[in-house]
Amino acid sequence: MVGTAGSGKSSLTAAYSEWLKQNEQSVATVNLDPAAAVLPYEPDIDVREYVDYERMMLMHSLGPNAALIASIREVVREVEDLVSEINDLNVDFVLVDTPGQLELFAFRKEGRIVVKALRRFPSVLTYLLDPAASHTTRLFASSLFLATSVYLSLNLQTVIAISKLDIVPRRVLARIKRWITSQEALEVDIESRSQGMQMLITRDIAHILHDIGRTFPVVTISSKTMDGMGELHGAITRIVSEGEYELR
Ligand SMILES: Nc1nc2c(ncn2[C@@H]2O[C@H](COP(=O)(O)OP(=O)(O)O)[C@@H](O)[C@H]2O)c(=O)[nH]1
Ligand SMILES: [Mg+2]
Repeated sequence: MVGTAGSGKSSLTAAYSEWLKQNEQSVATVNLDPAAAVLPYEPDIDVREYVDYERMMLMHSLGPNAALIASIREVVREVEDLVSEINDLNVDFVLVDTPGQLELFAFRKEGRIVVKALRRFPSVLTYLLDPAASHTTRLFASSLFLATSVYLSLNLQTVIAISKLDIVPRRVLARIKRWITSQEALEVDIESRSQGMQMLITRDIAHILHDIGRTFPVVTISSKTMDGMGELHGAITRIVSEGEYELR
């Protein structure tokens, strides 16, 4: 689970693992966030047992982000233990919840090392797209671009999950879905809703975005109501069963 802070990664880890259990699948959860204060699930594997974030901050007089980077670096030193712990769980699905601050994981060497180690198992990245940050053409373009950047950095087959479906106004959701399915609709909206350089840039990247939209399956989910869990599961298992995760 990857996405910007507050996009719903931890909530989805909790909800999806519940859904899997209800559907008689064996599942385990991994918390990779050293700074998580409370989690909406009981992780089977927890990096907080490998590293003490608060202590890191106090001992080395670090700010919260520097302490997080240092903590993830510590975790990387133990990555082989982490992988063997996962292996020993012997379950069908392992849900990995990543740190709140996306960039500290997705755009740093440490994150890539963890991902590389996890890739020994068939792996799929679920990118959580916060609808609150995607409801205008420009924000939508910017969000998809961020998802693509994460894909380029971590090199994992990606499913885009638009989160918090239960609190997204219907018309906003309909608009986002229209942009995903029709390049023309997206371009028309871009041209009518923005102007100048913003319009030109958004329109240019809309061409690329449309191809990206076709590359990544898009599902809409709610961790509150469990809506879309079946679709998310379908998209993930399709990638695994088609062996697409092996694409490098
Ligand atoms: N209504 C609603 N709220 C959600 C949903 N998923 C997450 N949230 C809320 O969004 C906030 C951030 O969620 P969290 O899972 O901690 O995000 P994370 O930082 O990506 O792990 C919390 O207040 C959650 O209760 C959802 O599907 N529906
Ligand atoms: Mg979280």
